[in-house]
Amino acid sequence: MRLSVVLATYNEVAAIGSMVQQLLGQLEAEGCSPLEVIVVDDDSPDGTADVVRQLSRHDPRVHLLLRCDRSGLSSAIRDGLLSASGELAVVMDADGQHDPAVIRSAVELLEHQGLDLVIGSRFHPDARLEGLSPQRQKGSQQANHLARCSLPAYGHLSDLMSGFMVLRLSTTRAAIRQVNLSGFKFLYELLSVSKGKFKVQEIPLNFRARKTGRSKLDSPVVWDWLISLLHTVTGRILPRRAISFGLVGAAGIVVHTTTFLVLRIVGWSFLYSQIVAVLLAASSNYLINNVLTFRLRRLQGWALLIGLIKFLLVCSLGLIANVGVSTVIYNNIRDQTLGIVAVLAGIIVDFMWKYAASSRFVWNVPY
Ligand SMILES: Nc1nc2c(ncn2[C@@H]2O[C@H](COP(=O)(O)OP(=O)(O)OP(=O)(O)O)[C@@H](O)[C@H]2O)c(=O)[nH]1
Ligand SMILES: [Mg+2]
Repeated sequence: MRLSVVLATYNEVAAIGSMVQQLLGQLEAEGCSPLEVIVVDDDSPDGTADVVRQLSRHDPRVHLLLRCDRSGLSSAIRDGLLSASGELAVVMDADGQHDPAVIRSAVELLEHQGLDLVIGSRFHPDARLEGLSPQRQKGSQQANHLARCSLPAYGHLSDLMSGFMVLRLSTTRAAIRQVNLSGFKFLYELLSVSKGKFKVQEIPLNFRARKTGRSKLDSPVVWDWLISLLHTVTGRILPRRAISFGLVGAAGIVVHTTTFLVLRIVGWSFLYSQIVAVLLAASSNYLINNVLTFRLRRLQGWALLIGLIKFLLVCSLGLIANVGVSTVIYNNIRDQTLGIVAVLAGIIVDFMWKYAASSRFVWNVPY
């Protein structure tokens, strides 16, 4: 079967050249030379794309897919897979951590067993993990445990977070199209949208240490995965960004009440304590949303300040809507002990307004 290889890159200038050459050499020696190697680069400032362009001049199997904004790893894998012309596709990291020696056995397993997907697992009993610190092993295993609980149909898998996989494109393409995620966990999201329908098995992965460049795994990536998890367990109904926005809003309640209590303790009046607490909570919500929820549209410099003013404006209108809606409902319910229903309705309207309006007017993204 014809094989495509998809490598996503961001600032991998030192690794990508030898990675592609080693990969092609290994596969040729094993008699399964790929049809193409598609490198999806998010306009890395270090010149990764130039190295790939250079390679493609000498080897027509090497293709560069350059994206102008940093849209993230998962969408890079998705775009690479949707551009692939092979029947099978291998996805692996471009920093040399995934050993190309396992590709052949993964492809054979997929073909012989008629599978849709083979995962290179870091937690298979025969896997070698020199590239994963004990701390990251522990974190990844805990994440895998939660992932298995959220996707019981794939409860037999040991690594739903792996970056190495071989896919049969004819049966997985429709699900790949639905992966709408910037973060790292493409595989988890793919399994989640597949609704338990894929035939999947694992092979042990040799996960080597990163030799050059820097890791791109940071706290926003971990946050992104937590949102994926909540998105899955809540039936994928709410937009992922709305879940993130809601969690940040909930954290804002803690900031609000703590500030209010501290100011009251040091002797401030109720009104001033409340005004400062509201402003501080709204500003911290804005800044956290800027780095987590709207990371890809992150505002900086003057735009950050202008965004804050717009956000505070949006919040104040939300507050007016909140009080208005809850008052109208309260005045129209017969049983006034159900006042809490009116309060909740006000909060929901307030949240929906804040989410929709700030997406559109502050960060300029559709909601
Ligand atoms: N196109 C694209 N590729 C990315 C992006 N972030 C990471 N990558 C690539 O995705 C792969 C995995 O990223 P790594 O930073 O190696 O993540 P990791 O392997 O979990 O972390 P380390 O073990 O520290 O290397 C690498 O090939 C990166 O170059 C991104 O925003 N866009
Ligand atoms: Mg890596």
